Amino acid sequence: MEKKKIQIYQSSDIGPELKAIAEKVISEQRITVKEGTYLFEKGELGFLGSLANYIRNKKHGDFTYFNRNFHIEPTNICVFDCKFCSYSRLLKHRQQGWELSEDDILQKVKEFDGKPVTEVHIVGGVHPKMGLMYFAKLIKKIKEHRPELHVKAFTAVELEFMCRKARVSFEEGLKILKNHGQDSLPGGGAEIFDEELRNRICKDKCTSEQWLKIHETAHNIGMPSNATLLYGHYESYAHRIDHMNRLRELQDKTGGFNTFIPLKFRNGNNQMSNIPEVSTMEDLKMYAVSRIFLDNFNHIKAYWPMIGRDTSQMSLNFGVNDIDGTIDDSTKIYSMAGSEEQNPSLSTQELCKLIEDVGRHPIERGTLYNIINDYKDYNWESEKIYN
Ligand code: V47
Ligand code: SF4
Repeated sequence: MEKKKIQIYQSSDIGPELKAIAEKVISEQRITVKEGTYLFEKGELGFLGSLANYIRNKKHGDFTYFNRNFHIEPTNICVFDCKFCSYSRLLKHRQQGWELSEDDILQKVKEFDGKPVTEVHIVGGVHPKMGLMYFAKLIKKIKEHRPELHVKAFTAVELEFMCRKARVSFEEGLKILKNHGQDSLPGGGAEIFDEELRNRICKDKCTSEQWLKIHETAHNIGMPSNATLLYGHYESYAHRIDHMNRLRELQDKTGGFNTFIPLKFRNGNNQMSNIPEVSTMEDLKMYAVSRIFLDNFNHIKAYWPMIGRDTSQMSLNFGVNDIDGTIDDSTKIYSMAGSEEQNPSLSTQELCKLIEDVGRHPIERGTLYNIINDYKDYNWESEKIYN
């Protein structure tokens, strides 16, 4: 520990405040909201990276997780009008959107028959006609077809709408979905919790309080979830820390969050296209500070279809220990917003190479971070591995 401390101090000429924060981190004390904001404002990237990497290595060593998943986006018709969204089509423009039928969705699941995927991630627009019981029955059919597939589905935004329309409480709605086979919740829809800013970029969808309540309720009935933060638009560093602080407080209560995923705002084809995208340095800073601040989150995920392969590789030295899944070109959310990856798909071998090329150790995980396969020095020739 002594040796690490020296390395962190030598990485840049830092003042007493940053030194005090580093001391706290090294001795596993929680940093305050004020210190978190200070890190964003005054911490140089090298310093933040050393500190975040120190925590990452202590928690996970070189292990870098990914999973084999695919996405289903049932519709991009949405009753809401988030200013940053490039993907949705309002009901009045429904001819430009898509609406998959139950058969289409089941067909998509069947396309993965015989392939060793472990998770399906189902999210989409908030369609007024696709309600709670429609989705509950759909999940049941997916599970009947493939019982071992982990169903991670519906953001809190979709869930709030479904429960409201079905006139059930969040607990009743989530229990219905759980009883039909839904295993966990993805982290989307969190955006930014600051009420004023949320009102500016996505005023008509679920509130921050509702988002947090839905995740708390899910955790309490045994459904884990993820959490996200949309950064790089109008927010200040204090807004980012406030958002992460609300998550940290909920995690103290329930322990139900698996992973935190910072999502970089992409400015293609949406109502906020006038905002320039932040730099790669800012992305790395975001990862590093989230690793340092969120001491009760085990995992920090970089979503590679969004930030591209190069930044994903760099992020592994800035606190990130998970780079999501193979996803098989099955999501449109980011390609429509102009991300680097227009057809996001990587084979398992390519994903492992990406991790190994930066000196890390690829581990295939299940949704709940159970180890499925250790791919260190894997002999790809010896076995025909399917994507
Ligand atoms: O909530 C929409 C974001 C989210 C844009 O839990 C945008 O494992 C950037 O949450 N620029 C949905 N972001 C996706 C999501 C997610 C993705 C991967 C893994 C997991 C997980 C969750 O996408 C939305 C919103 O924050 N988003 N438009 C945009 N222009
Ligand atoms: Fe609808 Fe989600 Fe897009 Fe908002 S981000 S408009 S809720 S699809």
